[in-house]
Amino acid sequence: MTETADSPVRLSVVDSPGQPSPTPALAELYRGFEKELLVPLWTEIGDLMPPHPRSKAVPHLWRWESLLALAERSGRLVPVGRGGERRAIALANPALGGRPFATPTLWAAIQYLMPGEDAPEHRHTQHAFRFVVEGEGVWTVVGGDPVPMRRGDFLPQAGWNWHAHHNAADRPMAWIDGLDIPFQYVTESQFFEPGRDRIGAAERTTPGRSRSERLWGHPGLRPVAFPGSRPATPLLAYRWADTDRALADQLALEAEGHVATVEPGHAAVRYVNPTTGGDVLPTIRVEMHRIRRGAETAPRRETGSSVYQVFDGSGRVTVGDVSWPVTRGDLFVVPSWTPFSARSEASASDSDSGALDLFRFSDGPIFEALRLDRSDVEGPST
Ligand code: 1HN
Repeated sequence: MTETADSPVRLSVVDSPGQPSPTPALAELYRGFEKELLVPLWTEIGDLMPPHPRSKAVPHLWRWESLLALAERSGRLVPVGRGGERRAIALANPALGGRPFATPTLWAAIQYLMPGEDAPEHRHTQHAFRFVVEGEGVWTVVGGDPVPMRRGDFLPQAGWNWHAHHNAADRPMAWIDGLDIPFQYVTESQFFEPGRDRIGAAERTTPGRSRSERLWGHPGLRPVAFPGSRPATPLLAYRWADTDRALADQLALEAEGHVATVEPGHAAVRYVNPTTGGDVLPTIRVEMHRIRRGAETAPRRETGSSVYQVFDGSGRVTVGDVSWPVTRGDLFVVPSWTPFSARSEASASDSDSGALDLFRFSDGPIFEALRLDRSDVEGPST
């Protein structure tokens, strides 16, 4: 059929079940729809109302080795300052049109800062976090509070807080950033404001512990002078030593027969807001999973998408129809309603325990708040 010039609406007469008989009169009707910018439901329903989510995103894996090499090259070639604001290089899901979107809701990037460098202060409504798979030496300065970043630390950064980063070490440092940028892009809810060009001398100090940890970082204890729940966590760093001990204790209690974990050989913890016990950020859920040497998780699917980074160990992960061997630092995406399973397969270079540690972030809180969360688990394979 001929198309109506200038209309973004494009309707084709097709001879297929469930569609009206193709006739010249139908073609004429469709041209009328195009001209008036109208789309009939009968040509679109399959895409708009599928029987279950069919993600536009696809499973994909990025190797840490490749990301880090490119970040290092960027460190030599690309200055960090106003305009770009951050030397952050985002994962682009191959099915999302080349946009810097790991999933339809989540941004994930490697960020790199050279010795002595500063990433300028700014704030934005997007909720964010940092996670460190290797290295140390950068202080993220949140609301004037310098917070050291080291391997295994998780550093949440709720929207609209001023923040800058400062590398106080004599070596470059890389880490990953997770943000809800694609979600705020599609909901058109973003605000951004640049801060001071240079943070004050007091904020370029390098204390061992941040003020937020001194106030909020005591398990099971909260300061009486700060009552009430907050939408995002006031604790700016969750340290690896605590996460590691929580996972090791969980697996030990399971082995002693005292408690059940997520499933045999699979322990997990969720980072929470100490004022609510709920998720750390309003739009992003963050967890660390530990799969004991030789253990395997059952394929599970959920509405909403996740990004994983291998924190330690090696293994094999399966996302839908694809499967990859993975090792430290590798990042991969699990799209909505796509089954995911992981197996720990220790290699000679792995740590003594042979466990596979997987850092995970997802858009779970959005789906739960809107009552769109659903999940199922396949039974043990026979
Ligand atoms: C941002 O502020 C950071 O503060 C990282 O480290 C990544 C991506 C887009 C927009 C702002 C950061 C970002 C970002």
